[in-house]
Amino acid sequence: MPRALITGITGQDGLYLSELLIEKGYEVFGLIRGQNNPKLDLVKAVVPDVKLLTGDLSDVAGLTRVLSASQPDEIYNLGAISYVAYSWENASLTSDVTGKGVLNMLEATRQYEGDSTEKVKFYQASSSEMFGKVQEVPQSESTLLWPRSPYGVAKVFGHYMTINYRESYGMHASSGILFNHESPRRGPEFVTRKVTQAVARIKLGLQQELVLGNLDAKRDWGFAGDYVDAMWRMLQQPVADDYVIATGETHSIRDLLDAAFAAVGIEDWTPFVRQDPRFMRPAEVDLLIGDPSKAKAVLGWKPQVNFEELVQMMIENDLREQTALGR
Ligand code: NDP
Ligand code: GDR
Repeated sequence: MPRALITGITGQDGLYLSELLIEKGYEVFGLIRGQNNPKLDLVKAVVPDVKLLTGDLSDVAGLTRVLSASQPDEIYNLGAISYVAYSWENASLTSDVTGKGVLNMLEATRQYEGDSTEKVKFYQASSSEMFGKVQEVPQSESTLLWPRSPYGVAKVFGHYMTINYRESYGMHASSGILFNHESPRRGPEFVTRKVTQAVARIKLGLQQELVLGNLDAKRDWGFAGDYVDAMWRMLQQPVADDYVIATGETHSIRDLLDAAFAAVGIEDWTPFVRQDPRFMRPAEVDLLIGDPSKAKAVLGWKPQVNFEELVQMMIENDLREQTALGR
């Protein structure tokens, strides 16, 4: 039975990846932080077979202990402070966790691997935010990085550290440059879920208004369930490498509003939506669109859920959830 360790087990991707690996017959270990993590019950309910170990990405000694206890064949480093807007207010903390945390995991892995001839396979959750002020359209593995937020800068550090450990120590360390991926499990601070939750509440008469920032930014949005499959495929390759994972389509926040309101039968959303500078970012990433052709050719990966289906899935979930809450 192969063993996998996932950091970021309480997050959107951690849950989907755990389900996928358990289905494939893995013994799955998850890193959980804090003395009374509020998402512990959720993890236990969704993936009861995952074995949880306590640790924090900023504590390398603790990570070393977690690796000895779990003895993983594959490590998926998904843990991060992942909310871009928050990273301006907490730049130093974001650098420590999202950036230096990757180095801590790589170093703990290198020590755990020791002189063993069996390579431990390492996945780093890199991000399209690294492209920032894009230097090429669409963005591929070779596009110049130009991050626009403390989060993006921290991800660039983690990305290059992963490549450096691969080149310096021969580690099987791969980096997935994933574009935005969403689901009914997406945190409500991210724009897709903020919109689908609010639209469901507006439809049910529980909320009157949705307040947003920049409506013109464009993102390449896919479904998280499809994207965790790409992570697994990367670690099954004989040689580690970096891959862009994206749909190759881009949509603005306005398109998202069109699709979400249309899904509940509202054609004109302008009376319900207000813009507030509070939600504008000091530096915006205006356009992201990925070129996933390498992942298609090498990993045999392609997205299964398109933008309209994704929005529909999230709206249906939020209508159910908000109906239950409103009772
Ligand atoms: P989430 O924000 O849903 O989850 C982040 C996870 O990181 C949580 O489990 C959180 O735990 C954990 N974490 C935060 N701080 C620490 C810490 N100090 N030590 C250990 N764990 C910590 O993110 P997603 O699931 O959406 O994303 C997974 C990864 O992929 C992240 O690294 C993200 O940056 C990256 N990514 C995500 C994309 C997306 O569109 N979703 C696209 C590209 C990259 P806790 O619950 O305790 O806070
Ligand atoms: P992003 O996702 O920053 O791309 O990072 P987010 O959903 O937060 O923002 C997407 C775009 O929407 C605009 N926007 C708003 N965003 C939020 N959150 N709230 C609003 O009210 C709002 N109004 C407009 C933003 O300005 C932005 O342009 C996500 C995270 O999952 C990262 O961890 C990951 O690395 C990247 O995706 C790829």
